[in-house]
Amino acid sequence: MFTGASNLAEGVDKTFILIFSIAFIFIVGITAFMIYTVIHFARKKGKPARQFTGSLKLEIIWTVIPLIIVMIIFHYGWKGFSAMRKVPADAMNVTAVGRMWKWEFDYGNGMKSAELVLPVNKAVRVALKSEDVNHSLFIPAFRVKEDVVPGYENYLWFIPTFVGEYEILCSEYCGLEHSSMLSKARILEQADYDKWFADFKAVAVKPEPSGYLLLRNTGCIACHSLDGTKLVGPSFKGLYGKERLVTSGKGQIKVTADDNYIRNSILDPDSQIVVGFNKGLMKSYKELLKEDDIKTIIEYFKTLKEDK
Ligand SMILES: [Cu+2]
Repeated sequence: MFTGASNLAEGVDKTFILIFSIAFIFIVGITAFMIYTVIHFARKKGKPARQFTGSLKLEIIWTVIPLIIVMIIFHYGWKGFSAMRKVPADAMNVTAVGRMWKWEFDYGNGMKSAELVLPVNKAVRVALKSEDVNHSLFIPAFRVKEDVVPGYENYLWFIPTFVGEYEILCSEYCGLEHSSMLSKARILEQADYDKWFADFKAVAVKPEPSGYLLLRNTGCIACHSLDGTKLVGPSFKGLYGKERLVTSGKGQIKVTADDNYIRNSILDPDSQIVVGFNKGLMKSYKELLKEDDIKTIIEYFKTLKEDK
């Protein structure tokens, strides 16, 4: 009856089915009672209306019955919820990092994976961190969902109970590409997991170029893609050294995207807007990026060639 793929699924499903059943009984009962009263108490000729004032018996019935119902819902809800907050001491640790618009799973020591790979039947505590805005890690098959909030460390835990592949979503609207902030949880047999982990460890994750980290941590790539996709602002791909048409104080002019142009676009974005994009969407990054940072970013741009 309970088809979730984690130890927490039964508690969630029981509560859901309970609330759903109560709601179903009430909607059928209320609708039937409504239809009955509409027909039975319709105004008829020669039948004077009767007035009623107060009924202690009725008051007690419709106070006590709902109280019992909500206490039953509370009981099951609390049982399911408290299990979700008690992490077993032997749980393994993974950190899920949310950023616009990708999940990253950090296994420690620089080992970062785009997918959450875990052994079956072993408890895992997933620490939740955001590097930009609010996200929410949602793995429907495991019946777990928790907010990922910048500046606040949240967590969730579970024991995956079936081998397989499961969807991971972001369920807190986090901007333009929110709906594509997807990943997979891959649950493997312990032996397969050990093999995966050994291979994963062997391919030492190479550090990302510092220019990229600057762009990511400053939030630039939320609006400027690195792969040519048109977002709020122009893509950084193939930008360096290219001619572009911009709207400036003097009308439309052609400029070359050299060091000066890039520096100026970071410090005073509205002074030259690439034709096809809008003014007033980007603030100056004067406070956030130092001269050295800008130089690093320019060097990184030089590596972002347009593929021929
Ligand atoms: Cu998100």
